[in-house]
Amino acid sequence: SASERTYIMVKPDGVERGLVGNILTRFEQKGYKLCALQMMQPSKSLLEEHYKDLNTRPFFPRLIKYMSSAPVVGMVWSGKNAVKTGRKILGATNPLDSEPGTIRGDYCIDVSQNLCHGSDSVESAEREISLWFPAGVCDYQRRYDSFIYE
Ligand code: YYY
Ligand code: MG
Repeated sequence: SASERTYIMVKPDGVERGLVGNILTRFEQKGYKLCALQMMQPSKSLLEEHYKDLNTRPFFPRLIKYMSSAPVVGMVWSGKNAVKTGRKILGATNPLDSEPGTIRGDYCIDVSQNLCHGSDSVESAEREISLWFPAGVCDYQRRYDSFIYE
């Protein structure tokens, strides 16, 4: 439905490299609706909760260290198929496999510094949105939607 939501985050490398605007613009121009936006330097415990499904993987300590090394910019976008299409806009996890035209395909090389995060299912999106935005996000009607949805 048009109210499907996803959590997209520009990782420390994306913030350092000045790619926040570029990443945000791709979602904006596609037609998704921005519902929340925040910059913060996340604690290790927040990141461990965010990535808890990966906590037995060998790269986990390195991932937490990198993600907590500098500020990130988190956003919530809503719209039809936002989760799956959001992942397509980001590109494959490993930039070696990401197609040109995707964010990872266009701007990075190593999987450990792949610029951005996107929720992988509607359930994880809702979990991540409550985790990163415990006070809630904006819910509003956008008149522009009539030009995007039939
Ligand atoms: O959802 P996505 O970010 O595309 O991949 P995940 O499998 O959830 O892994 C999260 C994060 O971990 C990934 O974006 C980079 C990092 N990572 C890594 O550093 N090395 C790997 N071999 C796999 C993942
Ligand atoms: Mg993931």
